Amino acid sequence: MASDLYTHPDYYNMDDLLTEEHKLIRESVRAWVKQNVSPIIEDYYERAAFPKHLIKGLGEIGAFGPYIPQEYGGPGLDHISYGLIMQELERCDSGLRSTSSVQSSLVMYPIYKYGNEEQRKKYLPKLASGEFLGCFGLTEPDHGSNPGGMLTNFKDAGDHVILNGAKMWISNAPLSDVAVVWAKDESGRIHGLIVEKGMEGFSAPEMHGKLSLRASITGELLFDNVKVPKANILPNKSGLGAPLGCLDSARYGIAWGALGAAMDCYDQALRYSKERIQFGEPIAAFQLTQKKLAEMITEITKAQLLTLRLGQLRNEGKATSAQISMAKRNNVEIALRIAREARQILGAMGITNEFSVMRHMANLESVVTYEGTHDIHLLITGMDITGISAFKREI
Ligand code: TGC
Ligand code: FAD
Repeated sequence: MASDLYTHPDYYNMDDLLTEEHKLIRESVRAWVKQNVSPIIEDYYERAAFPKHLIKGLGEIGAFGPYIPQEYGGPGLDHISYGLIMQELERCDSGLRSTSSVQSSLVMYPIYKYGNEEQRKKYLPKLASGEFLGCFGLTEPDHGSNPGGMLTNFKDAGDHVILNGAKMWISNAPLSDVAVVWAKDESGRIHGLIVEKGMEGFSAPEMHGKLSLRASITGELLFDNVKVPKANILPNKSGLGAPLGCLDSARYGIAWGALGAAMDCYDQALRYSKERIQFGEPIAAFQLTQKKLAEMITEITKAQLLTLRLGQLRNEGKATSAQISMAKRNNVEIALRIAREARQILGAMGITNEFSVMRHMANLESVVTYEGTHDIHLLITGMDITGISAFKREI
């Protein structure tokens, strides 16, 4: 990869709306990424490997559970800081952000929100520091967009339960020390269980062949009569709303993260267009190039405004699930479009690993699908404004 020259676009002086602390957090994460990740990411991506040696460093920069209070080992930051961290990580690679958002929003968040004090004290400090890595098992082979239909289940057996079933497409599964797993009890109600690596009957094989998000490891979670102590069941919330509440937090982070990928693509395309000479002129001089760049910065600026406002609402505890869906959907969509346009501006160079644009584009094809697909988020908006759910149709 060529040297990392990234500076973020700020067409509407959005930085004026951030605090000094926000800017300091962003700059320190950016510096860490430039020093530790940018030089190696292409290599790991091509080898389809996750740079495990970065896990401790992610903990040190506060990328695991940014808003988890200090008493549980987290940095106790606000939601805008969380967003800025996700933006800087995904500016480099969506897989890097995935690791951080799964650990923060899908593992630490449910333990913090739905767990008891003992569970919080036992797991959160280790997850915050990166001593433990976690994953989140909701999706199943036959239940992706419709997690409420899940088959994974557990039965009461005294001081423990017996867990059976299978999860698929689980980020970080093969590397994880703990998995927050969603399963139905005997009455069909969904609960979260903390399943630990090494429990008998539990395995997490890696899935291969991904052409997207290659620097992130994805796997299955298989449960064959796993004895899970009742003490590992999250007691404070059950029902489908429990995992969906975690998704709100993760989708919020993705809205910031995808914008980071978009800004990186724009930054590279703008710089290249001023340097690349064709027909005796920089290609930035051609109207068609300017149209592409002008449309990119317009979409980025709109998304920056949307995202920061969402961060303010989240800080005030007022952001609705539907507002988060709109931002996730919009920002991933514009990021994908910007990555495609940036690749065109780079010409043949755009398909090489000299630039991160093609990698972003391939990564975003996962991001547009996970955490609720593009169309599912559209339907969430539709349901919110009409009051009618289009998910379930009588056949
Ligand atoms: P529905 O009947 O609408 O809702 C069931 C209950 O849940 C409540 N609820 C929510 N609660 C909190 N947050 C939300 N976002 C919520 N959305 C709904 C709802 O109020 C209801 O509560 P109650 O008390 O009345 O029971 O459920 P539905 O079955 O119709 O499904 C709705 C739908 C389709 C929107 C939902 O299932 C959905 O979002 N599907 C998408 C699945 C998804 O996003 N999976 C993500 C898996 S994790 C992942 O992808 C990680 S990638 C990580 C990475 O690497 O970064
Ligand atoms: P499906 O649900 O089968 O959808 C296929 C198509 O049908 C989509 O276009 C969808 O929009 C459309 N569709 C479905 N229902 C409707 C409807 N009612 N109306 C209109 N269109 C509809 N899951 C986890 O639990 N944990 C993880 O850590 C995790 N990590 C992931 C990492 C990667 C790299 C990927 C690719 C996925 C990951 N997932 C994870 C799974 C992800 O959340 C699902 O892939 C996603 O929710 C979609 O489910 P599906 O792939 O089964 O698609």
